[in-house]
Amino acid sequence: MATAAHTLLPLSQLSRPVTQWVNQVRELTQPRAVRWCEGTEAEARELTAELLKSGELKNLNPEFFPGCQLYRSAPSDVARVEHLTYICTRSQEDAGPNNHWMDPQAAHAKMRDLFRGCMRERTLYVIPYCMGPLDSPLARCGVEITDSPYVVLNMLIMTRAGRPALERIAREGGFVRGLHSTGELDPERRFIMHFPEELSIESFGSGYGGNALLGKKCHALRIASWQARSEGWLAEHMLIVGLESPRGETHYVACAFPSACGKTNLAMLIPPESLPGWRVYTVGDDIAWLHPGEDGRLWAINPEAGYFGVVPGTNPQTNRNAYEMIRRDTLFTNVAVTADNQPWWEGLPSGKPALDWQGRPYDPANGPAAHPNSRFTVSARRNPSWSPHAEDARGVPISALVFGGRRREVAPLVYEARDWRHGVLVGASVASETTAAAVGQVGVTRRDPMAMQPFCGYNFGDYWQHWLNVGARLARPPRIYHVNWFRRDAQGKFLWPGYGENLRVLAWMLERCAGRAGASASAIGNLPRPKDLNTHGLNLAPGALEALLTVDPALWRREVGEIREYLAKFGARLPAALLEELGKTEQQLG
Ligand code: OXD
Ligand code: MN
Repeated sequence: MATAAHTLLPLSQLSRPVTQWVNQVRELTQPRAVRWCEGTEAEARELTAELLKSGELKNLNPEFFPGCQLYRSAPSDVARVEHLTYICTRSQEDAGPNNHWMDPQAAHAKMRDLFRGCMRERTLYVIPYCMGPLDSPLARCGVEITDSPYVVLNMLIMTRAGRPALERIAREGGFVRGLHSTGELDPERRFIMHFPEELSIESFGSGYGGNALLGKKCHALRIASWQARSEGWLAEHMLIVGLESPRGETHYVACAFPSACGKTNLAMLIPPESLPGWRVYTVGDDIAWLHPGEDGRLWAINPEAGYFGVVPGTNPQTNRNAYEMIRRDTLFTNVAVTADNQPWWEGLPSGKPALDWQGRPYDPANGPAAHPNSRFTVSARRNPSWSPHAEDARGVPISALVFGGRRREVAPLVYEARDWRHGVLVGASVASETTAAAVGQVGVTRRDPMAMQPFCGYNFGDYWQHWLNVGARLARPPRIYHVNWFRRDAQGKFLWPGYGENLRVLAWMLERCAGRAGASASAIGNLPRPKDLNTHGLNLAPGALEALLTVDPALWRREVGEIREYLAKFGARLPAALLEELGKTEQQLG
């Protein structure tokens, strides 16, 4: 009886701290209405119908793409804006050289001015959400207030949103506050502010992806990384995948690659025919929360409930699971459409664009038909390879952690860190060529430690120390690897086929973890010898495998110098252990 009566309470009466905050925001932003999100399917359908009516969403061809809609963002609002993203801690040192910093009081004052009256003539939506399975002690909750119904639709897919999340907040008390308004979508009045000491986020002026779906990068990475440090766990930019070998053993691997470097493809990998007996299960494609377990292993949950994936390049060869998954009940953003109103993007094997991502008649002179950072938003349940353990409250145990970047040269296909301490250096040294996921020049190599450069909510020096501390608590730590699927030859051709064939590299790692595979020691770590990798059925160019597995001492001496220079930026906050590990590598390079 008590439960039934409780569930009948209006959402606005479930949690006093949430209601008080909503009231404060209402005073400030002056919306014409307030809507609390229940998180039901009926609610999502109703909201979709409203947006179709207003023209903000368009239905796609219902015969080939049932339940799919298209949203076109403002052309000046198509990616994360790292240069407008700030960490606002009392001390600038705590944000570190890896973040843009603003004094919290100054940032609040700036944002108050932007938010004042910004929702007049708009509806204010309250989205309570839970990052992670609702019954998991590892999950954490938040509330996003937004004036964008498109953001609401995305959050309903990407998180466990609505009444059950608010009930958990009412029980636990704490929650992350995320205030968002699209404002006028003016790039000159756009800021994404984080206040880790207050567990709050304020985002104004963008309606796109990570800038606006506050549960994702803002909460589950920047704020959560801060929370994780104080609570003894790790919030990471990692996919989580389960690999079942022909022996019937399943191992879970978590991999950190920079944005748009294939995390979604790896998470949904289809084993090649020449590797029979393997099965792959997706737990997550973008974010992992990793906790030391009582058994001395590292356990992971995926805080998200859906995928916000890059569309271009998705096809039956690169990612058949994703290709099938997005054929129904999917929200597309900034793709092109064909004459018969099917979504279209670069990399599709057939069809041709009639309208580009801005809705203009397609003209190749205007660039790609679909925006290079166009996205699909879809429930994880639609993924044919969705893991039966994705909802486990305690998470899944991790056997290996993998770092990687997009690099034409230097980094070999794969190497294994000597131990956890060296692995932290390997992660801290990740470098990658930039992609279209963020505004800025594409293809420039930059340091992206643990693929967290845009996402770590505090000083990287402290973050690496925290990694070392977590490792010290693990009696059975995962092994740590580095991969590079993107090595090229002198003519610029990729040396490794990638996609499903990457399983060969993962299989070697798992065999290493089981003590069954060989390797040869090098200055940078352990590499498979050509005979240690299963290349059966792969038609690699002559010499390609040797090139992929070579450590060029001259290039690496230069690399070590660059890593040292980069690490020096962190001054006194840099753990001495990383320099010691770098010293060992340098010494062995001779
Ligand atoms: C993402 C990103 O959207 O990393 O996942 O940019
Ligand atoms: Mn990402």
